[in-house]
Amino acid sequence: MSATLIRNVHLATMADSAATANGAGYGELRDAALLVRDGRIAWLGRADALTGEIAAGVAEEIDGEGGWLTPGLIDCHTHLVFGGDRSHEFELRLEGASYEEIARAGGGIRSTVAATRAAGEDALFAAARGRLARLEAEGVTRVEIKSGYGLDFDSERRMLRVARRLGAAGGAAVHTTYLAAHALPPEYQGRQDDYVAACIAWLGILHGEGLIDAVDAFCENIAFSPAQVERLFDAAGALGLPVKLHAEQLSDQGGAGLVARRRGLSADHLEWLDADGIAAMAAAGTVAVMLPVAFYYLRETRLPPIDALRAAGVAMAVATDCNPGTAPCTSALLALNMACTLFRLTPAEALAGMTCHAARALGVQDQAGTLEVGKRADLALWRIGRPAELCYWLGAAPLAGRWVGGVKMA
Ligand code: DI6
Ligand code: FE
Repeated sequence: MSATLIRNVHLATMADSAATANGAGYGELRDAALLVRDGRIAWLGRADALTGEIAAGVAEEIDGEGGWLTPGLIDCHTHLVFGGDRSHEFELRLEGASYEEIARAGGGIRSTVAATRAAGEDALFAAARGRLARLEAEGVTRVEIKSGYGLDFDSERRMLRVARRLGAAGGAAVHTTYLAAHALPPEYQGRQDDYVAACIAWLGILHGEGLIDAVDAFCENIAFSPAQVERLFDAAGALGLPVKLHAEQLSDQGGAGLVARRRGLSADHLEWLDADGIAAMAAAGTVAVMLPVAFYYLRETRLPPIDALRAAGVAMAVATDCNPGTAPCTSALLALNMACTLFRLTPAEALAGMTCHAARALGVQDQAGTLEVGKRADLALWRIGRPAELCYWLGAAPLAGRWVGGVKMA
């Protein structure tokens, strides 16, 4: 029965934002305290309401020094495990080559596939561990990690195992997503449907090994068609696995409607999302995951339809999309900033997007994403005077403390 009391803090509970798809507040509670017992939030409230009875058995007291306590940040869309890097393609793009041109010429995702296939499990783990440590240093306590740079059975399995090992290391909770349908591997050139069939066969085996929490695909004219995604999602549904989709990133394929009709967790990217897709997402409660770093990196000009999503009551999450091609980013706070500067989210919406709505995008809104009694004590303590500072400073390193399941991290 270990209990920790964090006092002399202000709380941004994010509970008002969680209550509606796009409530605008931080759920502020000033001059507050929060009690953690057995890994969960046991009590929170105004400091002057804290009684000896509530605090009975407290083994440790933390002085928050007047900072702000928020739910631990949740990065609900990453490709954190990969081999190599793509700084050379960054140079090519600066010289004018487009992302699609590089992909069609065999670069892009495929060059990361070659590097990932060549890397051993320990090397992949070490590289990803370093990237995850940087997210953790900015308050992240939960992260989703996709496969999708292996594109053969052994390499997809290796990526998922590395993701599981990262979770077992305990610095952050990890959700694994199977994204074998990310790109067509060279050995299947001209045989796209055969590759989708292989993805489906591997899915059953890897799920049987306990490696998969959700299924994703890249629905795009340079990747997989809606019909192919439907086949994959049929297989996921038969296994009882939730689905999500890279949808409408580079063109409108109707992917958001497709994943919403399956009651999917999220549709991600969405720069080309249309009114039908928005209506389908609103009806299904599918979360819109905003990835402003990829938008920035690709120097896109077409914004996701933020106002229409907001008007329709679609919950918006924000994530880094950390990947070597379109978002080589291990800064959660930079993603928050870009959600505001590029996508015009309010700072409260952006923070909700990396807490309560990100929890919903991972299907764990009952356990995480807000400061509420009974939720897991995944917490971030910040040296800031106002919550909006999390979106405002660049490079400030404001984190003062982090707890994962009630355990204080170094
Ligand atoms: N969309 C993205 O932005 C990433 N994957 C995807 O489907 C990019 C992956 C890469 O370029 O390596
Ligand atoms: Fe992605």
